[in-house]
Amino acid sequence: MQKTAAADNQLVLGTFLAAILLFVAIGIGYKVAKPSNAAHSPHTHAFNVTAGKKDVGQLLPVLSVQKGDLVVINISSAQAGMIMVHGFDDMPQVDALHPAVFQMRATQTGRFSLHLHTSNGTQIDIATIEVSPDD
Ligand SMILES: [Cu+2]
Repeated sequence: MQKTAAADNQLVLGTFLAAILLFVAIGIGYKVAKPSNAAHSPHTHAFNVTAGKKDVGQLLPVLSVQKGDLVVINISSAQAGMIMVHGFDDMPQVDALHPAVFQMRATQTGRFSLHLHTSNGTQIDIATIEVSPDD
């Protein structure tokens, strides 16, 4: 009888300790997963651009975001082709009747060329995506 009660107590204590360990582990996991820099919380930037011939002296648009942000770009184009930012897998098709939506998570800082590879083999620069550090 006494032995069973002691065994029950051990089981309760063991379960209690396991629960505490689980909470500690979740707490540590949360701290690790949370971005250390609280200065900038990532958000979504939406842009609208048009692919096409630029006037002389007309600069490409610069789409400025911060590292960690989600970049959503709506692109219209008179010419058909594939939208591309090298290093990113999202390569939507575009044509005069169907605007494209390009999405990328800005995981690296730097300047990235958003361009169109037309179906007749030429490349048209659309915009520069500028990703600055998140602090
Ligand atoms: Cu390309």
